[in-house]
Amino acid sequence: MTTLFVYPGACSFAAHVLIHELQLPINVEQVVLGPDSPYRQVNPNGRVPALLLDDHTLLTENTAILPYLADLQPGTPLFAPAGSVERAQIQGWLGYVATEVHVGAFRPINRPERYSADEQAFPGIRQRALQQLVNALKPIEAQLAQSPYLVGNRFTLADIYLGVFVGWSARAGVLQADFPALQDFLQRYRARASVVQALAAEGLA
Ligand SMILES: N[C@@H](CCC(=O)N[C@@H](CS)C(=O)NCC(=O)O)C(=O)O
Repeated sequence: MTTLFVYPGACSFAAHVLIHELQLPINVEQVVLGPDSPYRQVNPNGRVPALLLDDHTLLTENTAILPYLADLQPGTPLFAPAGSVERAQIQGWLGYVATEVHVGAFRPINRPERYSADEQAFPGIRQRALQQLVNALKPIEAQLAQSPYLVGNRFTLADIYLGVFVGWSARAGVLQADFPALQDFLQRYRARASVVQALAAEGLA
């Protein structure tokens, strides 16, 4: 059976939510992260999410796994047909969130040791990265001020993925007065049945 590997509350949460949205028959397995984790035998770079297919092919990267899972249910309103502008827009937001928000901002906030060997530099790295986060969220706020969802006036893969990082942003304390549309988005995201189910399954309810 196909297995999705996740860590509670990590960026793998998006794929977990999608499995509940589409009610896909996929096993979800929680792993321990770290250099000595046995999970490295499944995914040598030790990161989640990873999707192990029936034929033992391993898919990695949210930007590949989310579209792959959505395409298991052709015609789902969570994605859009191949060749359509909406599909490209959804993929555009997946790329933006993966690069500008996750790796561009949260990676240095959460892992400053990957940017300097000098521990004294960590507060400064985090400080600059929080500003990067605010900058990266501004175009998203502008989009959500016009429409409840990122693309096509409906909830899509782009929103599923964004929701993870809006939750992280709230915890990082950057969603105050400047981001009312993102706050509203987060409330609606957390109210979705799929999100409630995935949170409970990850022990985060
Ligand atoms: N570009 C990857 C990033 C995956 C990633 O960094 N996952 C984090 C959790 S949010 C992880 O597994 N971290 C463990 C580590 O870096 O050792 C993706 O979008 O799938």
